[in-house]
Amino acid sequence: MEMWFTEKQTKSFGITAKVKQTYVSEQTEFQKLDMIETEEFGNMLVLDGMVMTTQKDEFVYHEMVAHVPLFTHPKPTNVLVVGGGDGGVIREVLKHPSVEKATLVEIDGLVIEYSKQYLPEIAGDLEDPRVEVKVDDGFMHIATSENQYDVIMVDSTEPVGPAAKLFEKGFYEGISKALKEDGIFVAQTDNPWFTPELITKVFKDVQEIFPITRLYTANIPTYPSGLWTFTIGSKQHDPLEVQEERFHDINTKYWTKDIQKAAFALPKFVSDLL
Ligand code: AG3
Repeated sequence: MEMWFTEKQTKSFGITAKVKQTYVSEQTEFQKLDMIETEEFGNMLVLDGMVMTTQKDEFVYHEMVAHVPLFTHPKPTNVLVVGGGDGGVIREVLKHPSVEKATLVEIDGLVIEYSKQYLPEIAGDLEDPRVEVKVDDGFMHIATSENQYDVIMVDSTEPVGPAAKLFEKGFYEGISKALKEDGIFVAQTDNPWFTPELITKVFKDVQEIFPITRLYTANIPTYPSGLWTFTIGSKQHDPLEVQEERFHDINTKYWTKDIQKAAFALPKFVSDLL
């Protein structure tokens, strides 16, 4: 019998993948967690019915969340990832030699556990000595941190369920406080086709808190519409003004020096949202 998984990306549109096998299908304390093997994209982590990452295209999202802000900051030393229990962002963060400490705060310990088991090439670096893994509420962690981090990456799910409060203005205020005086943060902010209002709202909120606010995109085939956005809030360093000499050699599959700049070039219907 053929098995297919569909993420209903809107009430009337979805993405479908043929399933080879289901490894995990479990209700955790926080969300429904499925780990499946798909024919086209390899192993896939699904939370509350939404595709989080796949073995085949994970590199796009993880490289773009990590490298764009890390290459904007002159010397990222202390880095925080909120969410991201699969470990993909951490793996990319560790490619920057200036990073001395990378903290991961993931609310759902089972995401970490199953990722280590079924997505080892993504989660493997969680064992690195520079990494501290905390199974904790990212919102609370931010609320209790002050003047601590150079770069913060918010690798959340969508603004439903456990991540809803990670899209509120109060959270960005907390992030600003948790960052050092020249800190930078980035958050994944969904797509312009199905959630344009979210992009507009987050950009406006971040702009009211951070002197420099920028939006960039990447092409991610398994996410809704494939056109994904990231919002940067920065206290001093402008990603559009980074000198090329800052870029050091790094082993990537999507990020390049040209992409670092080009990602900020927005289609008209996207820049019209800001
Ligand atoms: N975090 C963002 C996933 C959003 C996908 N949305 C969806 N499928 N509707 C991904 C976590 C990867 N580390």
